Amino acid sequence: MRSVKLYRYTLPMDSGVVLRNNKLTHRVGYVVELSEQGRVGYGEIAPLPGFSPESVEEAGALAKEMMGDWVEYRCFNYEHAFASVACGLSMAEMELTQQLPQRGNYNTAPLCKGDPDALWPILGNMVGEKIAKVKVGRHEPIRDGMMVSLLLESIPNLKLRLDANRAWSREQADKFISYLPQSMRHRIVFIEEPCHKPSDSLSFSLDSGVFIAWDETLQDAAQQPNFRVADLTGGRALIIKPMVLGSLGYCQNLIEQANAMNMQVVVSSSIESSLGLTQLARWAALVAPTATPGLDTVDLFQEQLITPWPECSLPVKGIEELELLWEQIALK
Ligand code: OSB
Ligand code: MG
Repeated sequence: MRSVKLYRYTLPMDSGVVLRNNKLTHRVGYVVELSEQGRVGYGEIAPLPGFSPESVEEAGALAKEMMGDWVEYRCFNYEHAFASVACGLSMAEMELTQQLPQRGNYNTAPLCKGDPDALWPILGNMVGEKIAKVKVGRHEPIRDGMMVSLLLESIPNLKLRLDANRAWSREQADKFISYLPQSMRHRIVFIEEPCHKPSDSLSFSLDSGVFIAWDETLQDAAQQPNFRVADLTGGRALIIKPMVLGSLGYCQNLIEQANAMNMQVVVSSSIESSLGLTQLARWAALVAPTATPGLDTVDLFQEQLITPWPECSLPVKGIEELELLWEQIALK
């Protein structure tokens, strides 16, 4: 016998979380619960304001409709579903059918604001390569260039992933890179989306010798039917954010295409709660076992949800504290 439940959550964010110029004070989303024959699977559906085209209300309405089909023994059809709904329902389905490993890859690249002293103890706890992620493009290119070169100078075995979120003109990207001597540039694993225009990012990469990764460009392109990873040229890595890309099956297919093209993949957060983040860490262990994921975002919250992130000391909100919006049990 099947049954389904849909909960809504609201979690307070740490002060100062800004997404595409909007302050994010609370994260709102859903927890879905699929049950069958004594087994349970959970998933999180959380459209990201400024990134997801669907609203929280639209996502909730579609989730209800799709879960109503599933509980009557029809299959989920993710093809035309909002990415957040496809992501959350496919996660719950994988957990229910025990395809999601229990052990996750929590060895994530720490987000760093530029202070080497804050980074030392965190890197000491990392297994394998010491890779951190730094946001650039929010200040003058000169200031970013000096910050990054200081980090690389202070920590000799450090490698960096940089993320400019398309903030730079081609000239600003050139200005930034001019502060990094050639001998340092190979320690930048990649810069995510350096320029406003993807074509400028590409020419910047060719001219500077620094690799780039596609995040926003992948999100835009993946909306098109029949999109192939091979359509995106010149990137060293793909940033895989299931909450804004779609079902885990679709994302796994993107990863397989990337592997075949020798591109790296980084399973990354769309600022899910600790429930969604720990599930992404478990999924990453399955589909990208040798890659360092980008999931260091639990500290952007003031509270965790249901499943705590390892060694995170924030308080945990239990499922019994959530608002149960809707539930249904199979008729037969
Ligand atoms: O800019 O890549 C981004 C999270 C939400 C929205 C946008 C971004 C992010 C992250 C996730 O940076 C963390 C990571 O990739 O390490
Ligand atoms: Mg990014």
